[in-house]
Amino acid sequence: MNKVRLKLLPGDGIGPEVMTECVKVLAEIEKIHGGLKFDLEEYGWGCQYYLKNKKMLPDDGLKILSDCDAILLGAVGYPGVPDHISLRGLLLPIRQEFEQYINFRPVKLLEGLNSPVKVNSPKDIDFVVIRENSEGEYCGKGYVKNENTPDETVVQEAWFTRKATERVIKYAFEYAVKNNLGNVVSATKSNALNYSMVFWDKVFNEVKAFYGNIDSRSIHVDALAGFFIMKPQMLKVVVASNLFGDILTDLGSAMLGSIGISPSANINPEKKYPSMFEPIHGSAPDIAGRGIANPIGTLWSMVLMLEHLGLNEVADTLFKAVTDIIRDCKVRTPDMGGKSSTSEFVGAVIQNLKRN
Ligand code: GGG
Repeated sequence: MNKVRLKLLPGDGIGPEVMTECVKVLAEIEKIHGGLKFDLEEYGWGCQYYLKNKKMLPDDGLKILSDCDAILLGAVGYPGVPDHISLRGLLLPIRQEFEQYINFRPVKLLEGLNSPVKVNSPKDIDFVVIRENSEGEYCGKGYVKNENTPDETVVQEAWFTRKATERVIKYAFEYAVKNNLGNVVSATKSNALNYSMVFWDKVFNEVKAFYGNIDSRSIHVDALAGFFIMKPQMLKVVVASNLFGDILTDLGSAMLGSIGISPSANINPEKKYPSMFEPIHGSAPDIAGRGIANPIGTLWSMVLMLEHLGLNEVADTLFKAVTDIIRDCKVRTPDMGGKSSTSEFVGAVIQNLKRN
């Protein structure tokens, strides 16, 4: 018996309703792959928990989470709790404490998706963004001087260490080598950010010297945002700092037709700690409770999770079940121009799993 221990953090807004539906596919996978068992433990931490306890998770929350094979997260944030409290109180401590220093986000136009970007073939949008996930602009350091006076000054720090910068850039090149991808683009802004991004470029140039056969270059992030739209086919691997990667991948998801589609993997490559998988979308309070949220981002994140756990065959089966529904174009949630509910989409995926 291969037992997989998963900790579920449904979180806020659409997170719980999407999670409830999506984990149903795991029960179906257990039936198909005899000998595989998913042991699920769910925790109701997030904004509701914060309103009662003044913290997003209990004091021993990270210790509880550390004891599993992987974490699956829904969405974080809800009106009534400032966004910087909810993000800094749950998502970022998990990423940082568990050294999930790689945030892996594919931008892949699946057949059947309607991209707002003019492309000749879905293959024209097929690249990955590898985002630094442990520090940089999200290090959380800063201070305020002369608060509430005309001289009020706020300093938000961005810490870039050699260790973290080097490892994410190396990871991007190694990913390119392993997957036979011909280029790596670094998102920079060294014309304006004269400390952090000048350093980022220096490390990028040092690392790229070891990968002479891979075409690599630095592009200012503003110009790169334009390339995403104008020349996506030139991109294979993009490596970016925490903030730039976050922004670029929302753009990447919009290129697939909806922010609800894209997955992400927060990876601790050494597997010393559990990695965490989550759709890139937020909690969407405007549609929460209506059962119409797009489950593709979460289902695709589960595919990345299964791959990370070495269950490649199971991951392929689930990915095929999801992509067949997308290609078929009959079952779509409203964000993709359809009328289907979250539950109808996941139900169709389960029917596909039964058939295959
Ligand atoms: N799917 C998790 C979620 O709620 N993400 C919203 C968000 O703002 N994430 C910021 C980040 O990925 O750093």
